[in-house]
Amino acid sequence: MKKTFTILAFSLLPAFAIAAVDHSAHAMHGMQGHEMHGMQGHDMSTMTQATSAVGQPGDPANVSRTIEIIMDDNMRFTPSDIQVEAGETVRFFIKNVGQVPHEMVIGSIEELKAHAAEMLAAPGMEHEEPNMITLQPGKVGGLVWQFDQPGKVDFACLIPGHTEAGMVGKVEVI
Ligand SMILES: [Cu+2]
Repeated sequence: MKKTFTILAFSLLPAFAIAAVDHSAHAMHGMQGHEMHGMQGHDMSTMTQATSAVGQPGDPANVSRTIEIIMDDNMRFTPSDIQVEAGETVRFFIKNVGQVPHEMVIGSIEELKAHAAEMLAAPGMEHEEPNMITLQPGKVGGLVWQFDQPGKVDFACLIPGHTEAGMVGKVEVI
């Protein structure tokens, strides 16, 4: 039983590597997290030991406050500078007031740039991950995120050209 499980966990690893480890600030953290994920099942909320520099998808039940963010065609997030406390779970309530799609992706600036490069290589790539939300013009949406460690977490719109035009922001975790 245990052996089968180990093989299963490893066979899933490449998929995780594409889906999530690319978005981990530290590859080692990502690996540890996903091994634990495999061992412990699918309930992310129990993974108290697997803290990450950028945090993790939050449990809506733990949201301590909602932060509204506007995305616009000037390629700006408003506000673009946010402060949260370590351990805090925040609901971002995001509105796209522009005429073109925008998105908010949470991560380290290094992984965000890598992700932006992927999107340039595959225009129109459809992707949906727990650390991001894509909004069509006029749409609103929510993103629940738990910030684990003190430090800086970045976010950006990775639609080709938008990051480069300055559509970035940061969360200071204190
Ligand atoms: Cu954008």
